[in-house]
Amino acid sequence: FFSPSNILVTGGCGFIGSNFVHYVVDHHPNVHVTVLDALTYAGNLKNIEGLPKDRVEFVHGNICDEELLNKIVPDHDAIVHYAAESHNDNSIMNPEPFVQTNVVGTFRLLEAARKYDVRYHHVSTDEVYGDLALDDPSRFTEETPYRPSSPYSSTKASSDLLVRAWYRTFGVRMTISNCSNNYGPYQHVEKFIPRQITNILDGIRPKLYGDGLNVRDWIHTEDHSSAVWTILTKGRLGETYLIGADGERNNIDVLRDILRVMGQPEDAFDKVKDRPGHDRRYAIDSTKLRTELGWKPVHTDFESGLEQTIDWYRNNRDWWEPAKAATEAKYRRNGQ
Ligand code: NAD
Ligand code: TDX
Repeated sequence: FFSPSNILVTGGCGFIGSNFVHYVVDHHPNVHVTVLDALTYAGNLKNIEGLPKDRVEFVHGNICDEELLNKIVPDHDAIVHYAAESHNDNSIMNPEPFVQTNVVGTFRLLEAARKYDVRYHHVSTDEVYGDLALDDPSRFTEETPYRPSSPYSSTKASSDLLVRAWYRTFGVRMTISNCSNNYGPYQHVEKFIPRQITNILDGIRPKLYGDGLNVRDWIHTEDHSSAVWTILTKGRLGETYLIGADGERNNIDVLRDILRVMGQPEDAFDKVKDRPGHDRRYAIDSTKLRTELGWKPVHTDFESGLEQTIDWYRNNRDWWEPAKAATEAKYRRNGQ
């Protein structure tokens, strides 16, 4: 059992990283968090605003900055690495920052973890396994071969492989988690669920890619946080754990749920150009995490999690509005 007292959270001003920082502050009163974040378009200081100053320190900087890492990493007993370029559509429009942040950035963190002998947890995605057919009864497990499809998922897969090599060759004390699609508060309006909620709030018709039958395996971001904490503190070194909450749903059903909860007709959306290389289905088997480490999700009712998320966007227009117009302009230029 590993009991960290001073952790470095990269990407702690993004969607999932900031939810993790809130989770640690709320559930682990003896842990101090340093957030390292470059505040790209996806990072927002408001996501960690109001957290106690003696518990959470913010460092503005880039994970590719070796000198900075040499300064801040040695004071910590664990790195939890969330920072990434995270959006598939962006990776299709311009892959370069994905290679830089996701591959080179991970390399830099691993070198720092090695140099200062710091425990390292790597946050990754189910997309490294490629996709499944709609009629395939199987789900991804820790043994599924890597077969990423997009520039985003291929850079995440590359980073996972670096982490495994740094364990085997240099003995860096690591674990990896591959999680399914997250939803919840603080998610950027470029992503599917927040995009459609904020479209409706702005009087814009929601936009569905292709035939809308693509399946994602949804998990509430708080459940992702509890899983990462469990793996960080109880996981076996060198191991990979898949995180999922049995939340498979196709996009059209999710969109109809959003429309219904928001009082719109079920067909009040536009079908737009499909994503090139669009993965058909993701599905996670999280048996290893559940049986070995005893983790289980709390938010098992997707409808109520979605309703809470819709309320959050209704009540936090000031948070999302500044990013909305530019995000939609970018999609429009792309025919989406
Ligand atoms: P996000 O885009 O909302 O946030 C990314 C954060 O990283 C931002 O705060 C950004 O400023 C920061 N960042 C980007 N480049 C940086 C750099 N070079 N140096 C320092 N900080 C930098 O992403 P997210 O959706 O919260 O995803 C977080 C992590 O979880 C990623 O590693 C992603 O691959 C993984 N993940 C996401 C999902 C999902 O559903 N969103 C699912 C599984 C795994
Ligand atoms: O406007 C849209 N319309 C639409 O139909 C958008 C933005 C998306 N979609 C579809 C594409 C996907 O099938 O909805 C699904 C979800 O799309 P995204 O929110 O872009 O997520 P996805 O591509 O599945 O990737 C997400 O989950 C895995 C995260 O962005 C990744 O960071 C994570 O690794």
